[in-house]
Amino acid sequence: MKIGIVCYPTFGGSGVVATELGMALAEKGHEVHFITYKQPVRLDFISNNIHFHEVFVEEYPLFHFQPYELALSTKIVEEVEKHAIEILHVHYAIPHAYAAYMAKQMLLEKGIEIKVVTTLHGTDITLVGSHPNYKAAVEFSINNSDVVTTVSESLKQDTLRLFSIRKPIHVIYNFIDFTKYPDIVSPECQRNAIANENERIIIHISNLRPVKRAEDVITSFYKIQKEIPAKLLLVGEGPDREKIGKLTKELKVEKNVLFLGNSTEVNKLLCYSDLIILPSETESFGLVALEAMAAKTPVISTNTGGLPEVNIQGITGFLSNVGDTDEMAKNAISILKDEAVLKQFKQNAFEQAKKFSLDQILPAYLKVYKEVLADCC
Ligand code: GMT
Repeated sequence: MKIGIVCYPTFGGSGVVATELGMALAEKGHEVHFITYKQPVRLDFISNNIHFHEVFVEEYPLFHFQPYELALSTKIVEEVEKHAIEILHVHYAIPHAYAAYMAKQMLLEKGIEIKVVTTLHGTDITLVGSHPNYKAAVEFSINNSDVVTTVSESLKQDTLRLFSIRKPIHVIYNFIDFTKYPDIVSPECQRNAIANENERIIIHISNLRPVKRAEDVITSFYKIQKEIPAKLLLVGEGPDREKIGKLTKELKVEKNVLFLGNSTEVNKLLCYSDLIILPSETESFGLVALEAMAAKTPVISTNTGGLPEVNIQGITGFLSNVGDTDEMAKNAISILKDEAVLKQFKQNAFEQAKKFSLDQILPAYLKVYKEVLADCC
């Protein structure tokens, strides 16, 4: 099949999923065309089947806002015509599903039919998409996609609650490519470069936006390290970086907190880690929790959104109400204080991650593609 993938090329989860999916499809022999404004950060040109088409938006003094949707839909039309792309798989509704709809209409005028698959990822529904400024356009573009998928059952229910949807929604969970998470501890994983022998290593990975509640990571860590010697790795960049930097100083834990910035190799950082903290306000799935579990890292998370579909209470970690850092710290300590308990949680996390392996999930997307194409001719 010839598949166009439209996504955000940055560090967000939707871009990561889209990129990993495209690379996996190319590995299986499909021709994959990424159409976005920058080369996706996790994109590896591992095969001749992967192509990247840059959407370029020229500055013009009249434009206060650059018309990205226009440039994107124009680029989609151009590449579909050039490469005979059959399916356009857009990740994150805003503005991709809308641009895909416009491209589809323009192509129809040229006698070309393209099928649009829209995958909803989370904030495109829960935080941004349902805002009155966007709601009508998001609802329209979901209803006019040929197929709609969500990354969790929880996000499907949120979509049905917040919008008037006339289409069936397929839940296809996010996945993990285990070839990037070796079962054995990698020789590169030098724990002692990060922490002393007696210290546990805790990690948080996010884009440090308010929805991630990174202050709760610092507060939980402050409570944990009073009882258990530990280091905290903070991976990612974002608007709350300064605020949490200040909090580490106020709580006098700055010596034990390492700010590592953005990373394209979270699998390598996770190999050091004994525990991940994900205290998000809302999370449709929590891809980073899955990535952590694939690297045998138990999860302390909130119980919102799709997190309970990924992190299993008392088995792979613990889930608490948003903001309950006392309970998060208590649960973290209960895992970290005993070597045997930690070992068991690590193994459970790994077993749970296997349910979301690429081999299990990729066939679901392929089925959707085949069905939508069969419908067309
Ligand atoms: O929240 C992020 O870090 C980015 C965001 C995105 O859309 O890029 O992530 C959303 O999509 C991920 C991949 O499907 C999910 O794992 C995240 O849970 C979801 N984020 C939220 O719902 C807040």
